Amino acid sequence: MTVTITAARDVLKANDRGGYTVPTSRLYPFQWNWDSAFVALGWATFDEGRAWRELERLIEGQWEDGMLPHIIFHAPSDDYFPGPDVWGTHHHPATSGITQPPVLATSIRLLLENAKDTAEAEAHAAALYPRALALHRWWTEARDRQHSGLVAILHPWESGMDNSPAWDAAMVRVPATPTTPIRRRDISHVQADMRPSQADYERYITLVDLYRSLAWAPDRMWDATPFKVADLAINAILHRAETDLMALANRFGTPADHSAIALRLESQRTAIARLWSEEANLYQSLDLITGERIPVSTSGGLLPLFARIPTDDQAARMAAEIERWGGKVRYLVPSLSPFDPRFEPKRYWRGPVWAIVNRMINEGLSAYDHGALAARIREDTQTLMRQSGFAEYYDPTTGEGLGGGSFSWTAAMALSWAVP
Ligand code: 9WN
Repeated sequence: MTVTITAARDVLKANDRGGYTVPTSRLYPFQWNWDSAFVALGWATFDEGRAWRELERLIEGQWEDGMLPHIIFHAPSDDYFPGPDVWGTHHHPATSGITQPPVLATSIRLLLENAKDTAEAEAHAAALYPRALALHRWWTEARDRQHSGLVAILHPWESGMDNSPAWDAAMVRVPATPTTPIRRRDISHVQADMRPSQADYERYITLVDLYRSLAWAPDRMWDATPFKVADLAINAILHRAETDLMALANRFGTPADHSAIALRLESQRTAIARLWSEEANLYQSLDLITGERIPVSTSGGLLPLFARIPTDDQAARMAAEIERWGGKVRYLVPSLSPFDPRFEPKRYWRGPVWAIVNRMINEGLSAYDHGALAARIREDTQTLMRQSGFAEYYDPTTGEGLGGGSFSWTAAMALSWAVP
């Protein structure tokens, strides 16, 4: 398969629905939160105006309290379940009621700092900055209600790593008793064994039904939920985004913004540092219902590199751990340790390689001077794209492309890696 810059641009153009990009046609026919933040980086390599537009269409879905929903339903489609009626959020445009990893501030900063059209970029970034600030405030106020420095996800979909084995034990406590009938559309687009199971969907929808019955009020959701996890990856991504927000605040913010961000940075850093696992040589999430560490090694546990949390020694141990995984699979970085008995090379977040995660790990490893390993991860990702096209994810043992095809954030990573 030929993977060229033109082919990657063509994927974004084909998935453009008028200022926003769907992740892929049919399987995901709406605008997704963290997808769009990454996809903007791809657009920026050949159309800066369109890149800013992606973020501006995304924040059309932002709620008054700052929450940025994980899906914005700009236009109707029957191709996806659960649609706006199941969420019942009464927002215009229609949105889901939960969020996703907050890549927004990082994306704004990268677009701004790499812009050729600097005056235009300043104007867009200045307008987007207060929205990113509101989002970060929301995370702290709504999702760190005990002021621990760690934010919680209340639904596996919020992690963006939906069926990760890291959520298995916590999901057992979620009853599989949805009131909404489950009408899955995903398995008519993609093979069922590459997707979450039916039991996963029953629990996903049980949580949606519960939160809808609470009118999506953050305090009521927090108190009533059976699923509350300090997801390591989201905390690392938020911390990284907070440093990017600080850079934006230096240009567009007030001294009060500056102090609030500085306080959050400090408490996040200390709290995330405590999630280091001496045994696993990476970081792990915390179940806030049991108070226990979740002893599962996922690629998300490497994302503190992207947030510059580890010490040099910890980063070296993480690099050695990645190398160890690389001895067991052909392509790095599998989403679950291939030494874990639950490793499934084709099932979504239970083994496959994802280009966006590789991009973040690559960037972190480079910053810690593990250039050779960073380069291997980049080469592996590019080989996967060359051999199997811009797939949603890839089998780390065979390199097969899995899930949706002509996938926007995969193409965007190809572009942002090719044109720095
Ligand atoms: C639910 C769009 C999204 C990604 C997520 C990925 C998948 C959705 C689904 O697709 O999740 O949000 O229906 O499976 O897990 O990371 O944002 O690409």
